[in-house]
Formats: sequence, structure tokens, C-alpha cells
Amino acid sequence: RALRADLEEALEHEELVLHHQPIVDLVTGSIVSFEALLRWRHPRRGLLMPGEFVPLAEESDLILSIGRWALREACRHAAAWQRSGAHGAGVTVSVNLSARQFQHPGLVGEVEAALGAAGLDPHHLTLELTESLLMQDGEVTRSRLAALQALGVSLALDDFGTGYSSLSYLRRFAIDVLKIDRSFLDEVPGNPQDEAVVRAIVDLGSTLDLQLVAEGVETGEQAAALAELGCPFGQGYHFARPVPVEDAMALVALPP
Ligand code: G
Ligand code: G
Ligand code: MN
Ligand code: NA
Repeated sequence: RALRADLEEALEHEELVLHHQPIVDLVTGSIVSFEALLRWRHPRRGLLMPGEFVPLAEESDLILSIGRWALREACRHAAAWQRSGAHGAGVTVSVNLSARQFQHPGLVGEVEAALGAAGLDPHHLTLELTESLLMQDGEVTRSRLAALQALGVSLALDDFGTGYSSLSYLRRFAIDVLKIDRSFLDEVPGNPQDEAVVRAIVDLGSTLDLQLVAEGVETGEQAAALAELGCPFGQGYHFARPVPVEDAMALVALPP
């Protein structure tokens, strides 16, 4: 049986779940956000990662229904964190958007509906976009980004530095957060050139008043070096792997 046929039924069979990976303050170590990452509990193949099924979903409108579900689920989770106590209040959720979702004219209304259904303050939701997504039609892109920001949600540029003409996008579009791609951290600390590149991205971010998140932080040495280079936030296996929502809830219930 083809994976695509299974995927068409995955939502109604409640086989999709969101795992959450913490984004932490590199100075205090406290959790400021979680990135929601899709997982598919396939009845025969076991737990599948997004790389194994998101591209398939993106070939058709399936990504629209899956994306809509993920958005509503993530907002529900974030609303529960807000209610969980002193530390959970303020912890935001970041949701990845595919190009097809972003181009879908219903997106802004669906984001608003997901926030409303969950009772989530829009300031607690960040949408992660990629550079390739921003390469589409300029005017449509610009007005959709503006409409999302008018709702009060934040916009993050994912995998920053791996696409091209990154800088022109930053100038043209109102982005709130840069997520520095993990490929820049491979030799940080240790390689002066790589350190200089990270420092340049940090300076650019500060100049443009953007928040910065370093992705793929795998060691304590990397976390310390990033803090030293002025990067305020990090995400990666050094802090935690993506975990089920119950575990995320337990993390925010801990004292900071
Ligand atoms: O967890 P993992 O590293 O395998 O995730 C890889 C990629 O899968 C993410 O960078 C993201 O692009 C995509 N992805 C994960 N969750 C979602 C989701 O909820 N919606 C969309 N559209 N893409 C997702
Ligand atoms: O949205 P994006 O493609 O950036 O998703 C982040 C992906 O990176 C997730 O699939 C997550 O599982 C993966 N990831 C998160 N932390 C680390 C890390 O420390 N090292 C590596 N190699 N991958 C990570
Ligand atoms: Mn992401
Ligand atoms: Na990324």
C-alpha cells in the first residue's frame, strides 16, 4: 500500500502528532519558545519524521489540511502552557509553513481562527518561513506577511543563510526573527572565519532589530561561544530533542 494513500487517512485516524523542541535563552538557560515539529505515528512503519512524508504532502493540497491541523494543535498546546503557571506563561510556539500553505489565500483567516479557537494571544505564535518561499510573487508575499503581522503574530526566517539574496528579503519584508542555519555552527567555536560569519549575522540582526536564534546547538561549547558572539537564543540537541507535548508541558512547569 502506497504511503500517499496512508497519508490521506492519517489525519482522520489521528496518527499525526506534534513534537516540540525548546528554544532557550543562551544566558539564563530558560525556555522562551518551542518549535512544533510534525511526526507521523504510522500503524506499520513506526514513527516517521517530516522528511519522510512532508514532501509527499506538499505535492498536493494534503499539506493544506495537515498544515491547518498543525496550526490549530500548536495553538492549543501553547494556550495550555500559558495556563500552566509562572514559567509557562510567555512561552511561545513556532510553527513551520510550507510554500503552498503560505500561497493559499485562506491562510490569514485560518491563522486567526486557530488563535481564536485556542484562546491564544497572537503574540505567542511565530510562523517559520523559508527564503525560497519568499522568492515567490513579491506583492502577494508582501501583503500576506503584512496581514499576518497585523494579526499580531511574529514571522521567522528559517534556515537563514542557506538560500540566496537573503539580504534583499530582509530589506523588503518585515521579518521579526532570524533562525541561523545549523551549518554555520559546525566549526564554532574554533574556526575564526565561521565565528566571524556568525558575528556578522548577529550584527546584522541587531542592526535590523531582529531576534536571533541559532539552530542545531549540539554542545555546551557551542552554546557558550554563541552567547559570547552576542546571539541571544539557541535551539538544538544540547538543550533537548523534540519531545511529545506532555514532556514539553513538564519542562515549562519546572521553575525557570
Ligand atoms: O523534525 P525534522 O528535523 O525532521 O523537521 C524537518 C522539517 O520538516 C522542518 O524543518 C520543516 O521544514 C518540516 N516540518 C516539520 N513540521 C512541519 C509542519 O508542521 N508543517 C510544515 N509545513 N512543515 C513541517
Ligand atoms: O524547521 P527546520 O528544518 O529548521 O527544523 C529543524 C530540524 O532540525 C528538526 O527536524 C530537528 O529535528 C533538527 N534538529 C534540531 N536540533 C538539532 C541539532 O542539534 N542537530 C541537528 N543535526 N539537527 C537538529
Ligand atoms: Mn523550522
Ligand atoms: Na531551520
